[in-house]
This record gives sequence, structure tokens and C-alpha cells, in this order.
Amino acid sequence: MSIFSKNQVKKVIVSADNHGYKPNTIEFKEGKPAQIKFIPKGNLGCLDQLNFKSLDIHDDLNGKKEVTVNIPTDKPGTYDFACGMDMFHGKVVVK
Ligand SMILES: [Cu+2]
Repeated sequence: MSIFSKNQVKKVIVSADNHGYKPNTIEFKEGKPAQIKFIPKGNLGCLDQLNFKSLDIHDDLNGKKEVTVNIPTDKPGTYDFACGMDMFHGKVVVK
């Protein structure tokens, strides 16, 4: 057993392009540190804006290699995210 395993951050890569987010549903375990790395690809259109309304996170993907979002896992819950025009959606489930 690694001494690092308990606090190791689980990272999930989500690609964003003008067709949406892949994957668009991400699950994390309650109590385990969690991050999503958004990787912008190609022409983003309105996906250049990333909004996690329930976490009050609003970020700009445009021109970036990656954008990391820390997900709180202290309690179970669902956090929706969306593009700048609220057309493309994804969700994060902590359980
Ligand atoms: Cu959009």
C-alpha cells in the first residue's frame, strides 16, 4: 500500500470542442480529492466559457492548454457545468 494513496487526487480529463464535452458525466467518490482537467480542442465557439454555476466557478478555456477545476467531495452532490450560452452541458456526481 502506498502512503500516497489516501490523499491522491483523482483527475479526470474532459475534452471540450464545439460539439460539447467528452465525457459529459463524471463521477467521483465522496471524501477523495477530485479534479477535472478541461482540455480545449480546436474551435470552441461558446464553449470558450466554462460555467459551474453551483460552484461559482466561471473560467475561460479560450487559448489555454488546460483548465483545472477542483471539485468539492466533502458531501454527495451533483454539480452541473455548461458552456457560455448554456447549450452544452455536463455534470459531476459525487457519491
Ligand atoms: Cu454554447
